[in-house]
Amino acid sequence: MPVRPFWTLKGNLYWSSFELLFICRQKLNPVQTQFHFGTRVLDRRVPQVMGILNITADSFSDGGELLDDGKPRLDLVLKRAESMIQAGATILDIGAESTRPGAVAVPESVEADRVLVVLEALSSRFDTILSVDTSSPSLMTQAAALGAGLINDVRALTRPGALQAATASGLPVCLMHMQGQPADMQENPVYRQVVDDIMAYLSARITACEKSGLSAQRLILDPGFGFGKTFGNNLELLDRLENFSVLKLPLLVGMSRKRMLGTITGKDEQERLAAGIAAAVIAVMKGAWIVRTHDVAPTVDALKVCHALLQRRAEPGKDRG
Ligand code: 9MG
Repeated sequence: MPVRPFWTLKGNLYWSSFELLFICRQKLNPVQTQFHFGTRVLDRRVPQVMGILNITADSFSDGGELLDDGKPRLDLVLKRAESMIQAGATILDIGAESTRPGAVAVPESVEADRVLVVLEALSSRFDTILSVDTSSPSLMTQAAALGAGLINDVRALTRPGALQAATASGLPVCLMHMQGQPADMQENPVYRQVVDDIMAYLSARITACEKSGLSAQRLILDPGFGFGKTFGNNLELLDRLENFSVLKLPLLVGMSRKRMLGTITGKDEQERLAAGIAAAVIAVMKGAWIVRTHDVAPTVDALKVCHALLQRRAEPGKDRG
């Protein structure tokens, strides 16, 4: 038996130096187990599902479904929201700007009208976290006043005034990476090294947030699958998703029904459910916390399987006997 200092004794066993290092790091820098979304809280140890509510005319798999003559169909929106909540979505993401490749920008006033009416209707009926998918500073401010719990910005607060509006809102923010803009982002995306470049971009956005007074504790990161990325870039991102853990912030991913899944399976948008679940499971096993999806019920079940395994790893021995 190797000779070790007395303070490494653990009953009649020994702590390895690796275990000691881990314990010290945990004590100095404990992992937060709760994440605050305004008045609501979610457990960081449990994978979470964000249901997509697209109030858009041309989103790639559900465009126009919730609109009638350019106005939100509140009856349909409420029905869809209720079924997503019943299926286990803990966050609903409301968006009125299509960000599909090639999408044409929607005027900010149209975007705000559509999102705010839906937000108001949902926040008065459901006790769930409502995320606003927007890059518009004025919509961020108005949404916060109406009870939004999260700002989901695919432009990572780079629009003029967005950083200030998000900071003042007091809300948490999901910072997503995108190269280019939806209208042209798939034309010729170029990276030096895709994972490193995206991590560097997100690190710079974290620094910008902190300088503006938006604490990193309010941030969620998203590598932005499909946003200015080739098929190879997307696969590499998924394969190396665990690298993002060095940034020490919660991760959100969205691959539901996206083109990368069509490239792999050869299937249309409506037939990519199994592929989407596989991608979600891989992402969660590699450290993602929130999965953004159109298909809440099957994703919730799949992530319960991930959770069982991750919990077993975190608390070995608990499930024995
Ligand atoms: C709005 N939107 C569309 N796809 C998305 C993704 O992958 N992540 C986030 N955060 N938002 C998205």
